Amino acid sequence: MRQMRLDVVTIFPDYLAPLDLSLIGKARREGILDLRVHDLRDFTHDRHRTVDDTPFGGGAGMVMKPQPWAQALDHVVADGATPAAPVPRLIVPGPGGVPFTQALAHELAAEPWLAFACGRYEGIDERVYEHAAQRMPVTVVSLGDYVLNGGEVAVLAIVEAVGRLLPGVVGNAESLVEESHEDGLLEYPVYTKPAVWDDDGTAREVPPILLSGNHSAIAAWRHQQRLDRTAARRPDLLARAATVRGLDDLEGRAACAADAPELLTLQRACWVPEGRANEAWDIPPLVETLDEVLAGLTAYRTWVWRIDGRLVASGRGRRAVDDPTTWEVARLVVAPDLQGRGLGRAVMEFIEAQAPADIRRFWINTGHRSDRNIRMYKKAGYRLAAGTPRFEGTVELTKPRRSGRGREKG
Ligand code: JD8
Repeated sequence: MRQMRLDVVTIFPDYLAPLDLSLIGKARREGILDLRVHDLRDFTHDRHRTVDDTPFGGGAGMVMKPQPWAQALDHVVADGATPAAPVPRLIVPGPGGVPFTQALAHELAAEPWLAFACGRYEGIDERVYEHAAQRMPVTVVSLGDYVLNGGEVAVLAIVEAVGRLLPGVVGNAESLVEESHEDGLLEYPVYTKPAVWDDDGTAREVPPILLSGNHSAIAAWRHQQRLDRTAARRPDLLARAATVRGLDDLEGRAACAADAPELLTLQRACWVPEGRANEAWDIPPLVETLDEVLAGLTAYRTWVWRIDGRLVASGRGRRAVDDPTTWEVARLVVAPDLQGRGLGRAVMEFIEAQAPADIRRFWINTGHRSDRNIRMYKKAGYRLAAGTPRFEGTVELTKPRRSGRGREKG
């Protein structure tokens, strides 16, 4: 079970008490999350435990002093450093930060160690950001376009959004796949018993389709509900989602040598989170040379997809060397800004469909800690393969080919 360490520095430790509750509290008790809260005033040395002072250049309000912050952050780094994670990724909430999104939540969920600096007053002395950036990666993140009084509320939201993505935190991991913002669409309406609710004389019924037992019809109804709601409430999301809904919205073709430089770049971008999640930085997609990518275009049948000329997705397949009736599906890549829309699944299904008629099963592998990939592959019908995987630190999954599928010509 993968554990994530999180350190929060604040002048209001009690503000983080809600993280003792519910699924995050349970994940802490089960050791999935190792969350520690530090009081910034413990890193002051004057009788009044002073953390703020007047702003240079004048103006209203107070500014947080640099020394307590430097000592607090240095303490956190010294206290938590391990060979696997020598420094944390520091998140500093601020109204001027990069927007916090589901995509960023997934990115942070791949980190072994996060630290949070909760500012107050008019903000933190700018030199603290310089001090921290010399020691660890620093990201200023905004919860949204409104003004709060401090960073604690943002940390509550970010820790919950990131923590619930870790394996074992949300009981039914399946439910994580179909959520709002997971694929650019809002969620569908949900109902439970009674089927007819007498609301003070008003009989309110559950949509009959949901009582039909016809799961594909229910799935279609729910998807339409998601589209309608997104169009009504968040047309901005729909606009983006609408432009890239599937592979049909992209220009796809068999790859050629000219694609190799972009393929090299895209695979490196897509495998950084896998390298971080699996603490493995020597995996082929991260270390391959251009010549090795070119060689891969010969060893595998490879396809690429572009939008506005930009290579944004790719995948490849080949007969397994040790079993010609097995089709290896590999190197599924989707540009990070287009992830979360089901394109990865679509590329996988396309590569499967290119398998010759005599292929009987599909094979795919990924990092043993690449939880999101494993979840998607299992949702697509793959199951963990027995036996020792070919490559250390990976898991292999296979799926039988259902009859009548795939290309006729062998
Ligand atoms: C951190 C101090 C208050 C902000 C003077 C009001 C995030 N989406 C967000 N809105 N506001 C914050 C936020 C506000 C903070 C601090 C985050 C530390 N303040 C300051 C500048 C104007 N006061 C935020 N994430």
